Amino acid sequence: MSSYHPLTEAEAVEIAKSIPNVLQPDQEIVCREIGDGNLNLVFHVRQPSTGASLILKQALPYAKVVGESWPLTLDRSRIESEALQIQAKLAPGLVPAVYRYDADLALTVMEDLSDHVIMRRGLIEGGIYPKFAEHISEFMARTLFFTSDLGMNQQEKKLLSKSFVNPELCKITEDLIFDDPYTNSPNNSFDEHLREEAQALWSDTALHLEVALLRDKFLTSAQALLHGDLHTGSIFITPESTKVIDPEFAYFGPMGFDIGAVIGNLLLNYASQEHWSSDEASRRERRAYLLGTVRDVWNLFESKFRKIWDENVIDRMARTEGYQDHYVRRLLQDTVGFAGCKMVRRIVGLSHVADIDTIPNPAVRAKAQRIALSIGTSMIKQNRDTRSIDEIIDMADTAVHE
Ligand code: SR1
Ligand code: MG
Repeated sequence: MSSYHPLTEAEAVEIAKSIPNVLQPDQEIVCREIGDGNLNLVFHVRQPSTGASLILKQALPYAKVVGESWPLTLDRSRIESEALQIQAKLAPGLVPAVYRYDADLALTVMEDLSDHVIMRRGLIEGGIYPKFAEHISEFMARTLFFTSDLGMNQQEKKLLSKSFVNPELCKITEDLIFDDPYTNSPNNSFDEHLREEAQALWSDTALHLEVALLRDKFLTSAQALLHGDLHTGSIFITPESTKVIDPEFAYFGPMGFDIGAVIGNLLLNYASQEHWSSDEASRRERRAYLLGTVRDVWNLFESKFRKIWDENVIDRMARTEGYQDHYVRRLLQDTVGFAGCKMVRRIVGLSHVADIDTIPNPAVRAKAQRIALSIGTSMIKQNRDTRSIDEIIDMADTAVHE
């Protein structure tokens, strides 16, 4: 019989004590539940005398953001811990270490990263992360290439994909990103001042066609093992270090969905600078930094991915002249389309982002929201014509001056 129940802080301490070589069981241990995401409990367990600490992450059997009326599989905890272990092998140093996974409790015990900040918060506070593009492009190029048919034995990939069938979490994405924002869904949530813009999304058939094509890719293209929710809230960061967390949405899907998540969330922060930069000069500087990061993320991803491909590709047909160029161009186009979908859902759908939602002045918030919608919808509409990331940079630059 399963012993699953949501842990208390006292129980979290007892479990933490049983992890070898971290805490001294006879010295004071403090614990706080710090989960501020949409889905899980997160316990921070710390020993003040030694400074040693651990994170215990426990899945709840429902989506915390909505409540018990939205049941959600506990198996996502297994998916997360297995994905973290695969990512640790493929991209060492870029994910937290997993110390234990307990299937009965849907619990993962892992390295504490509280010397880092959540990147979304760091960006809101004006942080500069000079190594981020280097790190995240490395993470994506290696995890995506080596779990795809380009870099992994193709029979083993099919067998591995069985462990990452993730229907309930994929369904969240299918609904919240690729359906609800484009219809008058009860799941949607937006400021009343955006009603006209929301209604425009519901009736824009050219936009719907592009979203339907992207949705089809999300549903059917098992290109590689994705993180599946790679927004800036899933990244812990310092100027020196980047750690990707929370791969509970992992499944075999289209690579551009991960790259698009990173770029879309950088651009949401870019749109939010209407508020977070104090004057025009600092806004210009901050935006230049963010667009430079978008450019670096794609360009570094592309060069690393091509290099890994040249050195490691296992598929003879993938060495065909022109195939890599075609593949990378399609990847850029998918990235652009998915980034746009990620932006639109965070403005009119369920579950927004603090970058924009915490802007206190409604008029300034509305301006930031409109910029985000303008960039997001342009990216969706342009995705299949995109040839270079610079086209997106130029379009984002224009969107703030309209
Ligand atoms: C009901 S979950 C809402 C969102 O939180 C996660 O981070 C995913 O982005 C999901 O869409
Ligand atoms: Mg998450």
